[in-house]
Amino acid sequence: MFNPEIEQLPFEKLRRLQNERLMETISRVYENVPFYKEVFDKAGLKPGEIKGVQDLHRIPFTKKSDLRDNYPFALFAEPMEKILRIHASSGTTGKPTVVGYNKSDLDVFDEVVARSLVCAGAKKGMKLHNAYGYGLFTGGLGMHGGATRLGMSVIPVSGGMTDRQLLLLQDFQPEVICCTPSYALTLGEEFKKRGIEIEDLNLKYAVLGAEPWTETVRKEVEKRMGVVATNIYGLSEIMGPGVSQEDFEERGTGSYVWEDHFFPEIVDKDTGEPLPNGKEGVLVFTTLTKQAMPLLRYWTNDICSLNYDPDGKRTHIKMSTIRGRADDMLIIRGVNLFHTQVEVLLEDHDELSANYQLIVTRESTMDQVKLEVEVANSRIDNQKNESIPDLQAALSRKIKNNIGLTMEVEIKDPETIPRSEGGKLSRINDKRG
Ligand code: DLL
Repeated sequence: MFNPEIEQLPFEKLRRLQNERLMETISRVYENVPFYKEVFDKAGLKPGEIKGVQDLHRIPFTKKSDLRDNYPFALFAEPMEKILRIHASSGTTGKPTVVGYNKSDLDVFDEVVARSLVCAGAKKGMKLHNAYGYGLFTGGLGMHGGATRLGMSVIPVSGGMTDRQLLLLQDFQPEVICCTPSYALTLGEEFKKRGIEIEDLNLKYAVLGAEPWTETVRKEVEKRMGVVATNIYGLSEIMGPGVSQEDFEERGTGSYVWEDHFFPEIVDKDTGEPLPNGKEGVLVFTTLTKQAMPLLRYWTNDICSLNYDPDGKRTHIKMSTIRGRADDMLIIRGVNLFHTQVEVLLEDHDELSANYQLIVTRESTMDQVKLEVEVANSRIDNQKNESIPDLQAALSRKIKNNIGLTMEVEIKDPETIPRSEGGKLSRINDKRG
């Protein structure tokens, strides 16, 4: 553990720390950010009335649109001369969302990423092949800082240029790789194509995140790369990577949220009402130590649940894997659908690869969704072509039984479906215009 005292802090002490930090954060934003002063004043709320996290529900949510409305720097709680770094997320439409960090924030960023790396299995002295993009995206620089703090040797390769990645992975022999899960699939596939064996590499751990993924992808990445793969979650508005991390010995039980810095809540996606542990809803975060740009009750739009794990190594709460973003949820003929629900159904099909996409179309007024998935390379040679229609029908039935949706399935030849070229990959191809 990187910081056992904090990572194993007993619940009551953790709560006390969170409450103290919350009250400090609230006075900081009330005094320094006109947007938040207005939020409090409009709600008829005095900062002193919030005595702890139990009172958070009285504060209105902060949404992505609030960041856009305050573009670029109006949410900063510190003067520009204190801001040491600025990141921005591309955003599909309009202006990017901008975030700023002061010295203390960058210090916390390094700390939570160092904790996450240890939680993922990494150790001081190991080499980290960092294939998250460097630049305005927080992935590259965020992982870099944390790995340096831990005392790893960082290889700042960034995303893309797959040939270069393969060369460095073989020649530099890093023990740890971090990238998006979809890019890990791309790399794993290239190993196979070029006859690079797991034994030619020294990889032990993969730290994957920045997009939703499931056990189907984990299985494939672990097999192809010879690694133990864990989930890292985060978003630039709250910090970047390292808001939560799955432990390499507790895979499949959720990711520890570093609760001494980020307070999570789950709320109903329609009413905004707080939901109890175990219930799925929208994840909302309040930063507890951010100084340059603290956010109160930030609506992430990510769908998951929270749970304490009495058998876990740490006392911090765990979040489940993200099912998807609320705005990426498809509604097909009245049925709600996240692409991860289809992805998990591919897990037991060794004859298929984890490369798939959902194609959404509209015929007159009816929305249709079709699953395109590639046959696995290794199985194409001995696969009898006649069995493909059977497999398509079987998969279609499985989807109907599990999700309740009639979906056409097309099993495609290898290398016909888009892959990650280094960063995040969209699994949905929406052709509805
Ligand atoms: O993706 C930060 C990051 C970098 C996380 C590297 C992990 C590793 P943004 O570009 O601001 O920041 O995108 C944040 O990506 O709200 C989620 O929708 C999604 N996301 C991030 N991590 C995960 C994950 C970075 N592990 C948005 N599982 C978030 C599912 C994730 N979705």
